[in-house]
Amino acid sequence: MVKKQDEIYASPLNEIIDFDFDEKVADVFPDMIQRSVPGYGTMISTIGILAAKYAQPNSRCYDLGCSLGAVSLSMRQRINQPDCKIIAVDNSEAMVERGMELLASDNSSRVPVEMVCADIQDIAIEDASVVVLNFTLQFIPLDQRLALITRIYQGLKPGGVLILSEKMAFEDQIKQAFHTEAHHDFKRANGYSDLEISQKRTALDRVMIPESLARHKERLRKAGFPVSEVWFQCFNFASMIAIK
Ligand code: GEK
Repeated sequence: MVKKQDEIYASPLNEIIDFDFDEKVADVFPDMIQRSVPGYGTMISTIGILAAKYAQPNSRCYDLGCSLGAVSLSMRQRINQPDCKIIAVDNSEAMVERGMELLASDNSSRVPVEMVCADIQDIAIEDASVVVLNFTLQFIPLDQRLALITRIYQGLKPGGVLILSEKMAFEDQIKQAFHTEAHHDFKRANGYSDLEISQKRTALDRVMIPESLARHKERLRKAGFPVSEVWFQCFNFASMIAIK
């Protein structure tokens, strides 16, 4: 696949509207997420390894907020269980349309993947052994997050896992400043200008709400998960695993 460069916020904008996963974003998404999220590639490939470890025969693996399906492709390449199916869900039509094309050109088709355009709040989660929310929960309104995580817990089989990756917030102001600056340095090192960084930040301000690790852990516990653990972190981007 030819990766188109993200230049969405490169020129000064008169008005910065709230970030939306529209065609323009879908078009440059692989470049945007790789240059913006430290450790993204490592997280994607490692989620495949974790999915292979926890996928159960006769079960479903969910990729919720799948964008172009990077997590689904990684899981599909690794999982080796009979009658295991991947369900990838995103509510952006532009993402699902392109994601389906990418899936169709992938021939590591040991495990079937069904990609659907829907709100993850509306779909049934059943017979699951692996559920992945890779940088998606942060876009769900705060007051709806516990209900979603609880439904995921209830839809998991015993021994099943939720993999939850999020941009993190830090209660300690010094830590918050360190991680924010280090993340901006990462973006600058990947070719983003200060203007791009600041305009994107404004666009995301009202639609993406990061929380602290303590908040995530407390919610996971409230939803029923007895164990949760951070398995990856680079600056303010972390991934947790919660085991039922
Ligand atoms: C990856 N997981 O490449 N229902 C369905 N999809 C949603 C909803 C919702 N309620 N809210 C947001 N989304 C991917 C990256 S991106 C993260 C995930 C980022 C979708 C939204 O359309 C977008 O595609 C995705 O969640 C978040 O591993 O861009 O920072």
